[in-house]
Amino acid sequence: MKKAFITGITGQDGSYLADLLLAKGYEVHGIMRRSSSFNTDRIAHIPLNLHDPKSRFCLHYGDLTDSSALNRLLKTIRPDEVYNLGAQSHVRVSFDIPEYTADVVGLGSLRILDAIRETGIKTKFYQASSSEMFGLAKPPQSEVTLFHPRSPYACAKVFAYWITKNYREAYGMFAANGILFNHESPRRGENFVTKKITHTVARIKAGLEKKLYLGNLGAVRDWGYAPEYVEAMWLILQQNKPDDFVIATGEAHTVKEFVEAAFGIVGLDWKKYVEIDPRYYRPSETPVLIGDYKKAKRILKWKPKVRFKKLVRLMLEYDLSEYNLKI
Ligand code: NAP
Ligand code: F7E
Repeated sequence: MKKAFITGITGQDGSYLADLLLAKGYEVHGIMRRSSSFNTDRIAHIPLNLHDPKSRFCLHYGDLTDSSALNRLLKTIRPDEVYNLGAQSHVRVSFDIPEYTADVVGLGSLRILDAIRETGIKTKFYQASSSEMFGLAKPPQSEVTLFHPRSPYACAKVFAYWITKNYREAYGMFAANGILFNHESPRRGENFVTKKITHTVARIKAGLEKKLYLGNLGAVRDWGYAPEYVEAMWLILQQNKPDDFVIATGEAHTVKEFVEAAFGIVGLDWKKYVEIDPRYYRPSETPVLIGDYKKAKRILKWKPKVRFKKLVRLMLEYDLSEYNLKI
């Protein structure tokens, strides 16, 4: 039985990856942060080994800022695959807490890589790299596009990307980057734009909210479906040699188009509800992200299935169901 170790297991991607790996027969270990309120909603449906000895799912306290805990866990668990998904992943927030973001996102990746080197365990390493690293670069962006990061988050991800490549080159480690474009789902955090829109549209429809406050409606994003993207992460680690891959849909839409689609599905005129609040603008924005995923298609045989319209619909359907409403 293969063993996987996941940082960020309580997040959107970590939770879908845990579902996927458990379905494939893996023993799955994840680290969670201590918090004063529960932060395990997205994985609450998976029985814990602690309570059910038949379960292959184990949670441990840990943090990407704590090297000694990472070293100890890797030494005792000795996983076959490590997925580093933990991050302060909100771009706008990274301008408010840049040092912490750099510590978790940048140095956190180095801490895990070095723990692998230090403990000498034979494992494959996946780094959750981001399309945000491209920033101002002209689209479509691929594995050979030069980075021009536009936020503390993106700068930290560039460091993590290169330190992953460096440990591959310097120590012969199987260390790979997945450069994932935006991917969404019903489990998306509520302060990312897609979930904020579908969640608020559902609340407006339920009569619980009057307005939706947004920032830059002109930003262009390539939005995919998270469960398909975690499948790509797994495929990246199943290759014979470590490599870096762009994962995207190649289809682009503005935030405004997402808003129009979501309000349109429930038969409301978005112009009556949306207000612009400059608080949501970023000091420097990433204007257009459109991914070229040809390499992943050719080598991983991966391609996206859920497209924009279906994505908006499935997210909205889920949020409406929270209020006993249907499309
Ligand atoms: P997410 O929902 O924000 O989840 C982030 C995870 O990281 C959570 O489990 C969080 O724990 C954990 N975390 C935060 N700070 C930590 C720390 N100091 N130590 C250990 N864990 C910590 O993010 P996601 O959307 O699943 O994304 C997964 C990864 O892919 C992230 O690295 C993100 O930057 C990257 N990425 C995401 C996208 C996307 O579109 N979703 C695209 C490209 C790359 P809590 O639950 O306790 O907060
Ligand atoms: O913003 C604009 C905002 O926060 C998308 C993270 O997963 O994907 C994500 O980063 C766009 C931006 O995602 C609001 O200015 C307008 O242009 O949903 P977002 P992001 O910044 O693209 C990348 C690939 C990651 O790696 C990150 O971890 O929408 N926008 N109005 C808004 N954004 C937010 N959050 N809230 C608004 O009110």
